[in-house]
Amino acid sequence: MKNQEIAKIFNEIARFLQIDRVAFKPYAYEKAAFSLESLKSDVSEIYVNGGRKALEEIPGIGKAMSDHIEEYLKTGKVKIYEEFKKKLPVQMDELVRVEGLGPRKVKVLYQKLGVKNLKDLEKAAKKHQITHLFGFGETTEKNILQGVEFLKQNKGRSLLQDIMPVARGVLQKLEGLKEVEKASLAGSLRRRKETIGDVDFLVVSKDSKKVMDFFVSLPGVKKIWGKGKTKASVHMAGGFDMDLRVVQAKSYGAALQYFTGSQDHNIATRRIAIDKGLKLSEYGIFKGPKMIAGDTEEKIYKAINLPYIEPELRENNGEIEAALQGKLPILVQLKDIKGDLHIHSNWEDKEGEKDSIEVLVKKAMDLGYEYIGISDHTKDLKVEKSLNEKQLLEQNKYIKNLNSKFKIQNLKFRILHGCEANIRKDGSIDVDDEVLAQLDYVIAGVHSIHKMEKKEMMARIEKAMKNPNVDILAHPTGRIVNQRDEYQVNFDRMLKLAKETSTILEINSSSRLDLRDFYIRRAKAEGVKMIINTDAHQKEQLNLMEYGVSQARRGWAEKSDIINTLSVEDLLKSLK
Ligand code: DGT
Ligand code: CA
Ligand code: CA
Repeated sequence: MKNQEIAKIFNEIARFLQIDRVAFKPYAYEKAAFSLESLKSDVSEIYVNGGRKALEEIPGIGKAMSDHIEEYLKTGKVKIYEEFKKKLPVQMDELVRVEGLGPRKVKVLYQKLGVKNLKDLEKAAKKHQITHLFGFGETTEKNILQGVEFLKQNKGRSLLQDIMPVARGVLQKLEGLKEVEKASLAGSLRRRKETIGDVDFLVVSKDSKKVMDFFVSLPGVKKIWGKGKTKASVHMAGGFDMDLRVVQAKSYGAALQYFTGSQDHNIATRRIAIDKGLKLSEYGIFKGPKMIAGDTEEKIYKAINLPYIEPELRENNGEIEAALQGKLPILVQLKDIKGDLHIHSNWEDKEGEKDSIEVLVKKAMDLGYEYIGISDHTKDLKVEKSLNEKQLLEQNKYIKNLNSKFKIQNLKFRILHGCEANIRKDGSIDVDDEVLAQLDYVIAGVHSIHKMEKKEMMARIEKAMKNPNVDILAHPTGRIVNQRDEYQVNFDRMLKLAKETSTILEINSSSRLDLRDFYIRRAKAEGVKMIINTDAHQKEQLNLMEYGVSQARRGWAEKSDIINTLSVEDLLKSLK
């Protein structure tokens, strides 16, 4: 789709604008990019059908952005982007993925050392040319090398939340074809792994040729790797591949089970089939030449005496054993979630990009929530207009006022007031306890000095968890998918402390996806409670909740493990 191509350009323009510290504008481009990425329909179709006016009606797209979109659709180019690129001909998107490298540093690296891409960057760092640059230093150089190494290891895998909207758009189109009886996502996307190698679709159709032709001519297809009667594979403008399989209705369940994977799970289920004298393949389950099941996944599992196993569990990590013993977890679902406690408002706004509490509340109500929590950043964090004690108390008053308005109107909705405070290097919190005690809850997190020895880091976190006002530990290990490794943690120790101090561990739905699935599973096993938050910085990001939920599901979490499935009264009781 053109959507992705234009979104990519908008994100790039935003980065170029950040170099000159232009206020507001970068955000407008990022917002437009985000909106295009999550748009279900093709922007070129919108334009063809509704012209300029229709473009301007897309949420997040104003006049200026419509100009750019129109320009791109007509000429295949956006002029200001071309100008930026001429001045700074670097692989910006690639370079800024290196932890600690922003657009401004990228510019310096290009001007002083001619660094254009990751390869150049690695070379320069290895030759210690970066240490001497103004504003860099030895630590930065070391961090850059580590960052490059990390990226190289994770190469080629896209973030689930970046790919899912695109994949859903394609799925919808496939479902819209009259030749298609059924269609589904498969592979790691259906298992909702945090990163995706390629996108897999499965379709039932009697006219596979039509479906294939349609698939390989989708907007956004850059290259066709292969196109046969039942299989096609393409490379997309977004930089990832998509596979399509067409099967017969009678084999749909078997094929879905096979192509959902994981491969290890498949091998295990096949082995069980063999032990029972059966053969399980992508076409069905067979006893001798006779097919005994195939059209649904439920029937496939049933034929080998297993209950249905949710896709998120299919990693051969004990789910087969649990299924055999009737001990599969009943996984938490998106609809169980009653509220979101990690949300940033325009009170901390520096760039004019954030939403008011009222707007966030409206969005939360639209999502069917019963409560939300406002948790702006506090004093130490300088990238935001963080709140000090006085401002927190003001905000507290403001929120109480809003709540009494809801009461008057008899709306069953509650705004909780919290904050996202910083755990300082010594483990103290950057806000006075007296003020923290007046809030409904306190989230605390590490936002600076990530590189510490494990012992030191754990002492730091321990002190914070032992603070009677700290209820929730935000993004407990500091990792960011495809971007940053976790800091040095002893997770067993963290779990023990969480139990001792009744601190809730956060599952962060943003691109952090921190906790990771295997940590969630360990927390659950230890009876440590968790909360799924979005860490939204704009109202649209409240929609990210589904990714935190699927992360929790991959960690075998049930409703009772997650405290924001509780009513507001019970939730407050479960905090310190
Ligand atoms: P990805 O794309 O790396 O994120 O991971 P998947 O799981 O989507 O892997 P992919 O796209 O290569 O294949 C989709 C599924 O098809 C995979 O999860 C299991 C099944 N599959 C593919 N190749 C094999 C195979 O050689 N043996 C078995 N048993 N299953 C396979
Ligand atoms: Ca795949
Ligand atoms: Ca594949």
